[in-house]
Amino acid sequence: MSAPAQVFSAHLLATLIAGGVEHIYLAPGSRSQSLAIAADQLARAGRVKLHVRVDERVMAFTALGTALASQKPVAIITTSGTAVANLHPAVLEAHHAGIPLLLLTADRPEELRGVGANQTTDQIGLFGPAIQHVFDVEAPDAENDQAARALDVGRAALDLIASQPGPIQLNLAFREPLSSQTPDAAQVFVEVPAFNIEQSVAFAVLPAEPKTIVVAGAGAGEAAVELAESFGWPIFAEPSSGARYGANAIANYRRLLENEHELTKEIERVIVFGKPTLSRKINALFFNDSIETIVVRSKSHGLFDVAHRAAQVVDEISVSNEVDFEWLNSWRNLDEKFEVAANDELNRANIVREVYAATTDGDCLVLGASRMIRVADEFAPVKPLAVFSNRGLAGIDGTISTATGIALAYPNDGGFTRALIGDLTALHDVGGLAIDPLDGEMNLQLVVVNDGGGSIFEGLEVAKAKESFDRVFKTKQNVDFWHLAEAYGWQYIRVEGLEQLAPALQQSGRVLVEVVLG
Ligand SMILES: Cc1ncc(C[n+]2csc(CCOP(=O)(O)OP(=O)(O)O)c2C)c(N)n1
Ligand SMILES: [Mg+2]
Repeated sequence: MSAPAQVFSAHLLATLIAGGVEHIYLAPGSRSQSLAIAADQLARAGRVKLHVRVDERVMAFTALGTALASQKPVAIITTSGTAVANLHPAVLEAHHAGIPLLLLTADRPEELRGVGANQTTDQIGLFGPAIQHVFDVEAPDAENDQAARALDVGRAALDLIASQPGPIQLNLAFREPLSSQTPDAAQVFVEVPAFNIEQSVAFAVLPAEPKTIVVAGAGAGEAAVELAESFGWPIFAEPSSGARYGANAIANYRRLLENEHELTKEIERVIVFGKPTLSRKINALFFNDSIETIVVRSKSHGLFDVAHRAAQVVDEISVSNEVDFEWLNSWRNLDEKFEVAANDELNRANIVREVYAATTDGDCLVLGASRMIRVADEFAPVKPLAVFSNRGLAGIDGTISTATGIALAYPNDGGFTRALIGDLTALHDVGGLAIDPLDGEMNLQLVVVNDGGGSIFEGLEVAKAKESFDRVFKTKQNVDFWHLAEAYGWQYIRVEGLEQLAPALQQSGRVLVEVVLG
């Protein structure tokens, strides 16, 4: 006889797959067993890709990477209790970056909550405002039609996530028996109507005269480039904006602003796409009373208006009269003048240059938080590449896992996924080095810039706290990356001179490249 739990789980997962879910992540547990069995059946039938992880925090960040790269909802299965709480960091990032995650969290049924039952806590409010909706789903029973219930819950979750991408929790209570051998989820087929969202669009017609720049932060995308190119505006694009390409991109904008060049004082209007977070000088533009800020609503990163002074928040922009290309030309000339020539030293700027040179169409790049993404902002060339970074909350956590999830989703047969990260960022996610052997071969490189701790703090106010600095900010760790790589079955390459970096970046398979900065 089929357990109601199994009927429900088989139909729920079949519904999510029918609605476009291509990847399911799971960590083992007892309360979630019907979901795990159904997921495995579907994976063995080739209807979904299943990835298994032991650590739920690692799993959630890996799923986040997959959802980020594929722009499709990814399902995550956990058992009850602390297992659920381990999803929290990735859920926060997903919330702030608009990444669609469907959390299927198994729970005890109502009668076992609040009475001291094992592995039971309040899972409904666990994620607070970081979750856009929690479905509190009662335990399947023999009285109701579990196939119909599962279809309803699955469709409702898919509709919600399509209308507003972000994390959604399906808290699923299960009563014993927790699973059965039938039904086989691989034999369950359901139909989900295609979802269609009708959104109203706020359209702005702006005067052409004000001297305008476009700022592209995380999540900006090609719309920022299209706007800049249509109206002849320079674009200042962060590395993970998806907009650092094309003839209007000013690669050296960061240096120009830091040098307070005359031209930077002529800016009268800023149009911002996505969520810029990397430069204090860019931030200062939004607080400058002589500059008008127009915000283009982000579909992923929430409202961006740090200075509370956006003149308009719009979806589409047009201009009312002829534009003046002189302005763009002045910026282009200056951009060339501010280019810094490369040399053969092993330093951060050259590491960025080599990594960008090695990365081509079909590859992708993941930039860790902290210093290297800012160095990339300053030195990365203008090049159309798939560049990802967790800028929703800019944590140094989960970066190896995120990169792995991207490698698992990105349609780059034989291409490379390269993550450029700091030493503390790497150590924060050592658990992410443990990869499910059934995930298969991948060209995944972790380029770890080992500069003996958190060197970003050397450029901040705290550097003046000399006595405390090493112990409470820099926090150098003495972990041996070679042994770490060995333990987890990764290749290891040590780079001590710039000439060793380019060949290391061509090594296929899973490779940890430790770049040692003296
Ligand atoms: C989860 C999390 N904890 C703490 C921080 C604060 N933080 C920002 S940068 C940084 C140091 C990172 O060091 P490393 O990865 O070695 O990069 P580096 O700046 O040295 O290149 C820390 C601890 C954070 N962003 N996220
Ligand atoms: Mg470091």
